[in-house]
Amino acid sequence: MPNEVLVVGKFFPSVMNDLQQHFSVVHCENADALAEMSNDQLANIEGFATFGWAPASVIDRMPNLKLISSFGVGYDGVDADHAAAKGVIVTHTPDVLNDDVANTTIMLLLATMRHMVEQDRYLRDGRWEKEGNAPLTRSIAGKVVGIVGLGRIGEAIAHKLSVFNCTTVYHSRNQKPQVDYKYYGDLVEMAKDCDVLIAITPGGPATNKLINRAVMEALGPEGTLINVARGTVVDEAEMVSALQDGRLGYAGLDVFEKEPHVPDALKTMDNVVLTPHVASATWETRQAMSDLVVKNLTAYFGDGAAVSPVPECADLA
Ligand code: NAP
Ligand code: 8YV
Repeated sequence: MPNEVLVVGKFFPSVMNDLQQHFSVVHCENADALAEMSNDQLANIEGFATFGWAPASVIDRMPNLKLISSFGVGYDGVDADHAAAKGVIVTHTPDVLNDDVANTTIMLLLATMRHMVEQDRYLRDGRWEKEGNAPLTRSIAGKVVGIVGLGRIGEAIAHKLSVFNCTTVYHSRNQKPQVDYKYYGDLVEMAKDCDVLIAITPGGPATNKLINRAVMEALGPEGTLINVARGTVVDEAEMVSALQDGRLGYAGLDVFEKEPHVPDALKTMDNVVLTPHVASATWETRQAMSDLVVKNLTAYFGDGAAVSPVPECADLA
């Protein structure tokens, strides 16, 4: 009998085809549809493919669950500690998205500093013809860019920044002996020295509102905040008022506290560039992430070894 795998959400057709070749697949559209399923229907589920969503209450509904294969590198929506305590392995999709997420970060950084969206609007609104040249913007060259979270993606961003003639520094809980960038153990101290802060840590309780009022005020009226991590990493209400009052200069944001809701105030600001959580959203990268979701399931149920377990489950994999 093939193992039963539950798929929640709309994966690429290739994922569904690949999974159907190896498993007995139970598909449901979303959390509401899953809530409608009976415990009997979930009794024999052993694998679970999900878009970064697996709270403890859902894990507990599957008594035979062995592996959660989560799409995305961030898994703050998966209760990995709870899963690990029950002997359930959680996997995610690291590395294959580093390049595109880092590219989006650079794009957002330059778009924010050079007012790309505002300039586009200036031209389309006929202001170039009526009012003449658009206002000048700010260069990245010579600036100090602080990366908050120099992990897989943070390092890819730092590498790409090296051609822009800016200085890269970083903050994380642990210093990385293998890199030459200046390390700051104190985020406020780093923000004081920076023109730009780029947030690229995981979400979850450990980073909740890590970028708070003190950090934003240290970055200051000419400072630029780029958030490609999770909305929860920045105190969003404080950020909105700091941008409104001019205590923080500019922001480029791909992620928000209550997605897909974005505070209306942000949408009216010319000093802000907004994208709808699309840092990894290319066909190529999303295919690679999809393939890894499948590979974790087939490898685990094939030879018992998951390919990319999260650290909480490393001992189980
Ligand atoms: P990673 O390799 O695990 O790197 C995470 C980095 O954050 C590490 O350097 C870690 O260093 C640091 N960090 C963790 N907790 C911290 C804390 N409390 N304070 C300060 N630094 C902390 O992860 P990754 O693959 O680079 O991915 C990072 C995150 O990017 C993901 O978890 C996800 O939230 C986000 N992401 C967003 C998108 C998007 O579409 N916008 C796409 C992909 C990823 P220490 O452990 O030494 O502190
Ligand atoms: C995902 C992301 O595509 O990998 C992550 O952590 O934020 C994105 O790349 C997104 O989570 C969709 O599930």
